[in-house]
Amino acid sequence: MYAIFGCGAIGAAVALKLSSNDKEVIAIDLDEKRVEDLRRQGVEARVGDAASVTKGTFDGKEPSSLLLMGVATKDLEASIMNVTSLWPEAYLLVRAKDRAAVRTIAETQVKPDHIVFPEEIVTSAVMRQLSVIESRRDAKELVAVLEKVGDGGLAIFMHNNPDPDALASAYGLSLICEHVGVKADIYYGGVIGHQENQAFVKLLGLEMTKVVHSKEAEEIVKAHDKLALVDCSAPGSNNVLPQDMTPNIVLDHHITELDRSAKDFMLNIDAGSTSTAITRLLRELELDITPILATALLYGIRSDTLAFTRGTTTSEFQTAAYLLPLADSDLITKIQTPAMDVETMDVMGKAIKNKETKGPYLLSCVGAIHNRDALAQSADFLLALEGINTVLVFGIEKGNIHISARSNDPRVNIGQVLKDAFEGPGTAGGHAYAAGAHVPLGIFSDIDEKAPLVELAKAVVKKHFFEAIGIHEDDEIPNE
Ligand SMILES: [Mn+2]
Repeated sequence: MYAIFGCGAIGAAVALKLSSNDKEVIAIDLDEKRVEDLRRQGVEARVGDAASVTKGTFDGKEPSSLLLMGVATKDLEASIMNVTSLWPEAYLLVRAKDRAAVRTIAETQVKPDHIVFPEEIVTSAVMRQLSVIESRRDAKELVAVLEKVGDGGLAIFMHNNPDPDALASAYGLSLICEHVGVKADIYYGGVIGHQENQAFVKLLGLEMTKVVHSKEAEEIVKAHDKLALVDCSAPGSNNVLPQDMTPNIVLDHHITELDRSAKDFMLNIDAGSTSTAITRLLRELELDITPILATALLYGIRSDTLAFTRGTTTSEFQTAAYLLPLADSDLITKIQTPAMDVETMDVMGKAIKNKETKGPYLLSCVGAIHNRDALAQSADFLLALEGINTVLVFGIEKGNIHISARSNDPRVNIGQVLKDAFEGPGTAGGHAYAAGAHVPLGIFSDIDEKAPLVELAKAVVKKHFFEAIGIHEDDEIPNE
């Protein structure tokens, strides 16, 4: 049985709703007219209040839920104490009329199971509505920019070694272009080495072109009418574009370098993935979300948030809930369980064997590599080690030290750490929890013998990393 105390507008509405749902309700209010009104509408109602109610008020009936919906703030404490002493096992929900009521509840000895504060609920409803309006405005603005793209079309660049979030976002943007009637071509630097990502590209039938040099990228941009960057925002940082370029369009999430901008359209969503932003745009434009597109976006969100465990916001859950029924679950399984190639397994093995830990930090040098994605996979894997919250895995490929780092310590912005440590002699980029860098070995790369080169790389990486973190290499750091 539900006992509702205080039957003003909200209390009465709840009483009527419960009663129309065939729930047993007794409403209590000091105002006889309100009690009469409720009775006339078929709700059992009594005159009284929560501070003076007794077991007799309900003829010995035991309420399983107590709803204090309209109790004056000055009477709240006495009311809460009275009803909980009579029915200590009952579920207690209290509506706080104002901030003073929230404070009173906090200071009361007995804590309600749930507090409803209408001001907060209305605020969040307004914010939700505003974000819908913002998405609508974003979609309109993007389409207006795309409509101005000439015959040269749009060049869409992803970051190096594109991950599912970048791939899905570029694919989504290319479909928006198609919708507007604009030609779009997708480009990337680095390699698609991760088996999952290769499977992703193959199964989705994505068409894209690999670009090796920034000179080549420059030619491509010249040949197109406009330039878009997805899942990254700064030309030259973890992508093949020359540094001095300003893209027309940027679609990214959690950009930390806020000085970077786009000429025509910039979307920096406060969410765990760029795919979240793309999904919103596609929905606003009422584009057909095919099973392949839904699968791609869902996979982009999943992989960037490490299956909803990293940097996830409510947007990701909402977007995923929307995409899930549209996605092809067989396709997801196929992408998720690709075979691991021998080299990746070897690199992972080396990363595990060569790990050195210092407090919560783990560094591992895997020596010479051919597939840089194996570094990221190894870093993700090693982060699961007990007591470790920051991982840095590095290897050497073609005269460069390649570094992949992960951190789940909220105090560490690993993207910034890698920038502080390696920007200058090398380049670095990424997010607060996942980042990458590479440092050219320059004249040292001519050393024929592999071993001294690896030792050299190890010394350089360790020194710069610990300096950027702010500890001395010889310091004793306790485990957390
Ligand atoms: Mn991303």
